Amino acid sequence: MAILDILHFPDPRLRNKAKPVSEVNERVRKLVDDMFETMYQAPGIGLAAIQVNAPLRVVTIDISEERNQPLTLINPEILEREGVEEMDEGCLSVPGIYEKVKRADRIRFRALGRDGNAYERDADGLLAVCIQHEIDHLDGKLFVDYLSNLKRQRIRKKLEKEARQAMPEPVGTVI
Ligand code: K1U
Ligand code: ZN
Repeated sequence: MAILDILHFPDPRLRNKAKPVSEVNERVRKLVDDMFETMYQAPGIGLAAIQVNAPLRVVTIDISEERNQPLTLINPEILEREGVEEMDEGCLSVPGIYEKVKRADRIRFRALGRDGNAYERDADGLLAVCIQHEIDHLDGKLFVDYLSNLKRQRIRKKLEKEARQAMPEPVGTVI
């Protein structure tokens, strides 16, 4: 398995729309396994393939405290939404930022599992929020898009500054 690099906002690759998986083969299963390893190490409760620069409709989730309830969603679709809930959200592609976002608080969804079999499930609370957040990623949407332009620009500037500071100093020529 491998730890994958996570893209950070405002990287334009996060705006790509992910393509459906046509066949759950070894390559897709390896991506799923690498995504779980990356998500657990980050640590995060979810990860979408687009965040690791793999534009496929693949999501990994584990909201359990023990980190032992992995959930794989390939080609996920939301079938029903009910209610509204406002919850603090974070994002591994927008590190260090937590903001309130309103989403449906109960959903029914369909997806393929790691074994390629289709399943349907209901989800509520944090799981429902996390699934909606990850499916947004697959459509090139980020949770900061629900915030005001001003807030989003501030976050963009902060992360751009942090990325510049993390870059090594250029080596100067000494004459
Ligand atoms: O998609 C992502 O970037 C992952 C993101 C998922 C998410 C969090 C909160 C609400 C909606 C979606 C994260 O995992 S951010 C990190 C986080 O929330 C967390 C990390 C460790 C333990 C518990 C939570
Ligand atoms: Zn995210």
